[in-house]
Amino acid sequence: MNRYRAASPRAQGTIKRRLWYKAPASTWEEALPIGNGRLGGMIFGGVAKETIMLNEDSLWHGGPIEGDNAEGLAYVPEIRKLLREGKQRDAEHLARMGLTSSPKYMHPYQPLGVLQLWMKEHEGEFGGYERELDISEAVARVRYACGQSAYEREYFSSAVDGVMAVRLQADVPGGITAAIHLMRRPFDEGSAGDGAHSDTVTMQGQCGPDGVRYAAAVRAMAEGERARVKVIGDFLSVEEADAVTLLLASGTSFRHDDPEKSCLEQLQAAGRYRYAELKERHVRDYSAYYDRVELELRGGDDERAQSNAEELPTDERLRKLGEGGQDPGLFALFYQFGRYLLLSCSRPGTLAANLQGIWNASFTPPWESKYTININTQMNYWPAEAGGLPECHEPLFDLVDRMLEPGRRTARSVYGCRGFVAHHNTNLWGNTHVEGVLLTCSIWPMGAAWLCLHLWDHYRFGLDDSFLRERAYPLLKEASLFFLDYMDSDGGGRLVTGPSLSPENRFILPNGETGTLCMGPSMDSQIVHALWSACIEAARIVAVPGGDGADDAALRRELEAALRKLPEPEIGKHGQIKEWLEDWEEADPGHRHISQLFALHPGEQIHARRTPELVEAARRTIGRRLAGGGGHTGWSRAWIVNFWARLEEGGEAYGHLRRLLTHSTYPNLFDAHPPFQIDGNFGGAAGISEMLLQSHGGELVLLPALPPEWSGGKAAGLRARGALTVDLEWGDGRLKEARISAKKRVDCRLRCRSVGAFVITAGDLTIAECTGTAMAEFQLEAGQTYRVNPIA
Ligand code: FUC
Repeated sequence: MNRYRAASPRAQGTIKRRLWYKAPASTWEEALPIGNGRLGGMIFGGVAKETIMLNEDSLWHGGPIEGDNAEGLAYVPEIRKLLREGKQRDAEHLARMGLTSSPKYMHPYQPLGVLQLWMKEHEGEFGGYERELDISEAVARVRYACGQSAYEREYFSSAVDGVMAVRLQADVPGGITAAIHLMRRPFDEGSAGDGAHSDTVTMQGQCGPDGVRYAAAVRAMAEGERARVKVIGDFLSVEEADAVTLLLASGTSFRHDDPEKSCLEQLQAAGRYRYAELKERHVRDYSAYYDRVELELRGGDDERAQSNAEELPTDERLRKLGEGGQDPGLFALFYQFGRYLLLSCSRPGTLAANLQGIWNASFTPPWESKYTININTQMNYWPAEAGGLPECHEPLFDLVDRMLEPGRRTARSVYGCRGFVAHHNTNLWGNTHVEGVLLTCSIWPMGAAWLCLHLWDHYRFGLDDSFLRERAYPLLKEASLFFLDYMDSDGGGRLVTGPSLSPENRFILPNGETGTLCMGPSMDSQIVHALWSACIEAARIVAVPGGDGADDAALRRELEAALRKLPEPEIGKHGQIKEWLEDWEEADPGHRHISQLFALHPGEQIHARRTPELVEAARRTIGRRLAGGGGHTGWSRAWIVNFWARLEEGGEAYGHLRRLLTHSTYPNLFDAHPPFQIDGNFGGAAGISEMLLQSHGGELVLLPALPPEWSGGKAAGLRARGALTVDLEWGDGRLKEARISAKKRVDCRLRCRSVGAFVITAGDLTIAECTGTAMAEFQLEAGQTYRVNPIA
């Protein structure tokens, strides 16, 4: 389990972090999420009636779709020709019919049901109410007093035992009498029953024609001399218990032939443990991941102000931040909450985090709560590697694996190409066809290519050669092959994609017409550049000297030649990075997508110091988008934070992060698109770590974008490309000490922005001395820790 555990000694003492509130949640955006990667709950914390909305990651409506429009094969050349001739309307008219799929849309991800608890004798006044989510342990709690008794509830979803546990406890013997019910999906779909057990109720059904069959079951285990459990109708009745543990299991036919049987088996297996053991097993499992990274942010020396802020309920902290207050600790909480969410919705063996992670309340959720792969799904995984959670990245790789066969089919039937391709959405089944009929987003063949870069980045962080050889390289190769076949000449010696688009913007042609489909939008060239570069590098690494790598060597040479023909990022008439091959005006200058800056983040063609003109153009690009009203969705704001971090502008990055929290974050710290969409949580968390440590472009940069508002702090266990783990400590805006540990022997080029000069030591040995503006170059030995200290 701890394959990726930090090699360096961790800072002592985990900081306990929690979200907490003084009242039950009245809306979804106040409820608290728990999850084991697969089975999720949103806890409202009601006193007389508790509601836990349930999700299971594989509960998607309907089955796989084979929607490819095979007529594409005939029409792609014609659409290309029309675009070249400037016949925009004709090209789009034809593309709408000739390329979009049938059926047009993918099915939604849907809720599992609701666990409801009616507490007897809980009417009337209650006091001492507190509701919390302890993200250091992944346990939610509710406390209150009612009548003569004090009550406490605990909730968690255990990855190690597969079930959700809810524990109710009263401080007077026999104080718990409750009716417990699993509310079924709408229209009373499926059936409910007692499953022929005296302490268990179940429900089951099928999620649409051809959809998965699902089941859920809840079992009550009561404690106390007078305690009784029985089934009345489709309720569990718990009477006069001192305490009761409810265990909830779920499953679908995506993983199990007989979901109900699987639920009962899970309950039986978990039921062998006492509650305290279950909780101990859960906390031990969770904290082994969570504890890898610690983060403490301070503003100046005013520790009292910070600890006062920490004592406030989370919604009040957010409100005060919105009123202009300072609360560096809230950003650290937001960062760790991002890691908590990733651990709770994306664990090895579970499905990748969708637009809402796993937490979805609606049967018709926004954008079907799918995998939108023109940025949103990718953003979900931005914090995984640096945040010490590389295993949480694995469900995304499984998704790409599932996309391979459908993607090959789409490549072949729609484009007549080798390799695999996907467009801007995918689903449980990994479908890859052109999805939707809206031209501003649908015909965009870059989804698989971008996702494959995540496997490459996973390799760069961990340097696991067998992962590269067995999982990453084969996919990089297939995605690269597609573009070798698919790309077209621009007539001037360059290779371009098309028909494609710059997600999801439109341009204005010189004749005043607007359009969206084009040849060679900038983002496409940048993604292909990153993909082919990765594939070339991967081929080099996996090549066995003297082995039979002739095909790989030939492919590498072909890719190297093709790479030279890709359009580079170019500067347009406004001094901006051009969004399209031609320097067209944007129809929406404030568009939320800033796709032409892929090259800055997560791409690497634009570099803070190596490409000064492009850096200036990137700044202008962001400025123009913002002047036009950009950054208005949570994820767009989060991307902007990452851009500024890459430009090493701490003040700007902080300003936008602050806005993310004050304008695009709900009381439960969920990101607001609006509505709730989880990408902004992950993009924001990634932005925070990019502000503290960067490792792209062959450099390791310490505190690259530290804002004055976080003048002091500590980070431990951050990961960097090159199988490095980095601890940082700083004060007065300057690095005090960094500790870098290497898992392998690697070359390192190190910069340290906040100090005048620094020295690198290993034990008593001085390795290098360097000025703060220069780059230290040295070799790290496996297993060795290096200290970086400022020279006074
Ligand atoms: C893309 C974005 C939208 C939204 C959707 C799920 O289409 O442009 O803002 O995030 O995905």
